[in-house]
Amino acid sequence: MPLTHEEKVGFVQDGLVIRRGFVPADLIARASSRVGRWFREDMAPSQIAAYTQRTFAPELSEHPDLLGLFSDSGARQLAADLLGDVQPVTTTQIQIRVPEDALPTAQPEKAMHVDGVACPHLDPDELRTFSLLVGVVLSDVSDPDGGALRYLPGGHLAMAEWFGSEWSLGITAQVPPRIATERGTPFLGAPGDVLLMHHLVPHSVRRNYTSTPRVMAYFRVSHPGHAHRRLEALRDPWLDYPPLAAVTATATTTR
Ligand SMILES: O=C(O)CCC(=O)C(=O)O
Ligand SMILES: [Fe+2]
Repeated sequence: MPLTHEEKVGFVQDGLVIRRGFVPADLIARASSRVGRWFREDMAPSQIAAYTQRTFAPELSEHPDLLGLFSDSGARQLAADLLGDVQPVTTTQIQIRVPEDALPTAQPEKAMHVDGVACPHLDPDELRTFSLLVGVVLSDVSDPDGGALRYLPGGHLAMAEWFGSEWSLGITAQVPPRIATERGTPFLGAPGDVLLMHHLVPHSVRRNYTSTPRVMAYFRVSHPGHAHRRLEALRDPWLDYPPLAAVTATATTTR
């Protein structure tokens, strides 16, 4: 089912849409069993920090059973409802928060950030930004202490303001101080739940104190024009979202 007007208004105001139980069970089962096997048989504990930085199960990043979570589930259509046109998505990022007890050394936490902006020096080509993050839950995430993704609803507007007024290329702070200290809302859910999150929504992730690995698959989706206007898109949160023009014109006052 396409995104409703209420969901679009929610996206404009909070930067998020959550669809519960959206991905069909057979797609979840296929992806989960691939990731589960990798976790049990192939994960190198010495590489946990590197996996956390980039992706777990890098061998599976382009596997059809992972890409299918986005392209065969209807999630791609939801992204297109927001962006109009979308660039093909060719990789999956798998992020696991490994139970703390199972680790020889702690898995690095991620402080509040937006993706793709860390450490850009003086060249906009170093930005690795995109338009929309699509996250698919692959494990039960019912405990906020289980390494849930934490996001700041509405933070996309504050970040655009900050990028426009205080930030410039070369600044290494990932978010302004008032956002860095926020704890964020934990994204709790069950396998098959989908999160659509505006690229500028700040988020963080902490350790997993439960005994269950927390597994998410993420897809980074771009409007086809994004790569040519990365800096502008940091400052104008709706540049990549032409279908939302009518909603952004009224949403801030009508909810
Ligand atoms: O582990 C997560 O759910 C989020 C990770 C993250 O924010 C990132 O890799 O940029
Ligand atoms: Fe991130």
